[in-house]
Amino acid sequence: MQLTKIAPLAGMALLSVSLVTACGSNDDKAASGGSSAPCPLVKAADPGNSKAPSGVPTADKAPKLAKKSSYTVAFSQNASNNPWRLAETASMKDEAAKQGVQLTVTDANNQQSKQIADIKGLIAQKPDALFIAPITEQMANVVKNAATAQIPVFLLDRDVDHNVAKPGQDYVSVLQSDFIQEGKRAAVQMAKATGGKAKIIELEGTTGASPAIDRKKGFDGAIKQCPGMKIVVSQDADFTRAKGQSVAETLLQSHPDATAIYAHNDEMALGAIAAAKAIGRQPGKDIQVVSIDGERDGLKAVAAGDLYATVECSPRFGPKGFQTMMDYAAGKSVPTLIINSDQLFTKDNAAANVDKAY
Ligand code: GYE
Repeated sequence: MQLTKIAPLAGMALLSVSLVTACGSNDDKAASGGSSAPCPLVKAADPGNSKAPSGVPTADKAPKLAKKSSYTVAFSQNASNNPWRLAETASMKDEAAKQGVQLTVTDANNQQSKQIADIKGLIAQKPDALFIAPITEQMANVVKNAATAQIPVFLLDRDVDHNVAKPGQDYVSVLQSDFIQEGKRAAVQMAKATGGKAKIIELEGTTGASPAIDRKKGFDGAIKQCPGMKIVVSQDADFTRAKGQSVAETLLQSHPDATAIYAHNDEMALGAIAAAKAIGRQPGKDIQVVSIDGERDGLKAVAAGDLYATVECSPRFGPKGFQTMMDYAAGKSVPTLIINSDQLFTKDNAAANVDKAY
């Protein structure tokens, strides 16, 4: 603290190090990132949803879908290992039933090789259309296989590598939340939770999954405005509660000075909360946790004060997914990117939303 007051701005690196060491205040210095500059995010309003993306091309070159009285459709789900995935599958099944669509669902069990095999098997069945929730961006190749087989693909909740599979050509469109914006919104909540000073453990979603890439980008980019907020370690915990817990257990031990945890989804945050409690840390008091999704257990954790906030990421893709498919079949122009609107859950509204959550 004192150091930053007395140190002139330039050329003080060496002196700073020796002074800090002499004062024994290395931790303070690191916690404040070497600066006492205020964090503008602390008082910032929730940035909310991003503006609708402009200039999004329409899907003109993707395989066509003939208008029919009833459709046979397949859905390759990437896993069923958390409430978010279960809610998404339920939403797809409910809407298919409402629309009289015959829906086949496969579950890749969170394994890329299984998802590739699943999709190849579904392509062989020649469905009218194929919904895919890709595990990682690397599912782009098998998405192309569907296009080659003249099956229109709609991506749900995660994107694929655009260098390999071209939007509007190899697939019709991707429906998802704006993950970079989610990361920014989480960063603002983290700044509020910590007063803009934090040593953060980041629990990342599955490596190579577009929400993991973009939630990191959005959060890390936003906290750059706050010299006192630093990611001390960032590791993949695969979007699951069990890995969130085991990875947090290890990282809380190797970084005992960490004061906050940013988890890319609620399940990992809930695992991390359990890990923190197990070593006598009190979430909401001596360690602040922020995450994304808004599942029922997440909202309960917010209401209980264990989780500071969670940025909603809706899994309910059924109505919009099938509407997009029907629009496409009707020859309407369909954008290659369709972004959901999401709310923010804090202690002010979490309890009131528990019953509506999944
Ligand atoms: O946040 C997570 C799930 O792809 C947006 O994946 C989705 C994420 C969601 O496993 O809980």
